Amino acid sequence: MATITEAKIIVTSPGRNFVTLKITTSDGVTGLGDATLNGRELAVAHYLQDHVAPLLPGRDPDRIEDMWQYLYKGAYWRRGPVTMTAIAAVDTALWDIKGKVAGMPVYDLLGGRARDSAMVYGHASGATLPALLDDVERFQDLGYRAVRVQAAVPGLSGTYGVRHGTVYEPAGGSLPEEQVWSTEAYLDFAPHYLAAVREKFGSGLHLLHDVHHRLTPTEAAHFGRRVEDLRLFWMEDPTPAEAQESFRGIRQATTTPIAVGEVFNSVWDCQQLITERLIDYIRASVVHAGGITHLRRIFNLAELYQVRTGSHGATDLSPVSMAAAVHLDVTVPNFGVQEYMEHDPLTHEVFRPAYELSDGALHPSDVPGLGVELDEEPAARFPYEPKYLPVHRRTDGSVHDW
Ligand code: KDG
Ligand code: MG
Repeated sequence: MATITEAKIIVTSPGRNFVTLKITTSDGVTGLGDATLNGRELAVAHYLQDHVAPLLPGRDPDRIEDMWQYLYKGAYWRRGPVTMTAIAAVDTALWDIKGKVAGMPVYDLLGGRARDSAMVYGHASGATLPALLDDVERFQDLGYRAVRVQAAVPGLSGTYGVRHGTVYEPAGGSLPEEQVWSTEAYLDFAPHYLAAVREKFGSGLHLLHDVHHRLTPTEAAHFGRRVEDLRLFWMEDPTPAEAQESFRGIRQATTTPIAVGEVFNSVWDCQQLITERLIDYIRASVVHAGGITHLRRIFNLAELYQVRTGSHGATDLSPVSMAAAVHLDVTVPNFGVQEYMEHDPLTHEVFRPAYELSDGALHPSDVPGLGVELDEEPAARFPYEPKYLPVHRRTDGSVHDW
């Protein structure tokens, strides 16, 4: 029996910070798992280094489910983004190893493809409406069939979710930037630019919009109603989801589809949302929701309630995460869409994924395992730099919800 011989944590910042776990077995097979938690990267790196890596040598890499249970239940302290991201890294690396040993792509280990590829959505944004319309057109010309649409809100000094430059990167300075948010200004403006995009591009393009948890349930219900006729693919994160039952009012008020879950880390964050059908899309991801093993459980539960998948896939999810996501996406019957953002070109000096983007969809590679490599020599040239997501304050100075 092969055993795990080494678990190495690689922290690198090619364009942005990434934490990656590399597990090696006594047969010399290696597997990769993403462990990046935006703005809290070193917490996961230390959790892995101090509390997980020492437990792994000598263990059987084949026993993926047992490893998951051992790390989740065995720690006593369950759930939470740091723990679940660390478990995800181990889990993902073991699926990668299992695929390489079996000579199969991970999607085949998961039961085989239920579709050929995973439709993705791109991120169009603009400081002005004309700039936004141009950006949507650019994505359409690139072959995207689904586009998330965000515009800067007039009167605010900055609007989260609007790209600066060519690569979307929400994490910024070495201390969190503080931005002012006005719900009133947003509610006045957003329906107009969404309508303008629908009018220009017609009904053939899927339009998505991210509210970034900024509304109360009542405001979200109002917003969903106002944009109902635009037939959005989804409105994302309309309100914070700690109180799952708060989605009931939004659901009853509007038929605009609801997506939520990029900050979730376990099935317990969305059990009620799914079983009461309070949402249409679950956005939990491989890296933050306990790896392929746990995310598959969430997706399987969602399937029973006609909730589809729409996993988070911003630039803070490394190409290792994206590879794992695409393998899972093509196997689940209730797949909806996959978020996808191009990484900074520097990222590809370190990570070499074999998935391909064409016709607005990601196609998993058919090489054994996940089909992604990490080159440690360039990784060492990009040391960690503290970078934080911004903090939002209301016009009265108090801290706002995300
Ligand atoms: O790390 C946080 C970002 O990934 C997130 O804010 C981006 O909202 C986001 C999205 O939908 O991709
Ligand atoms: Mg989002």
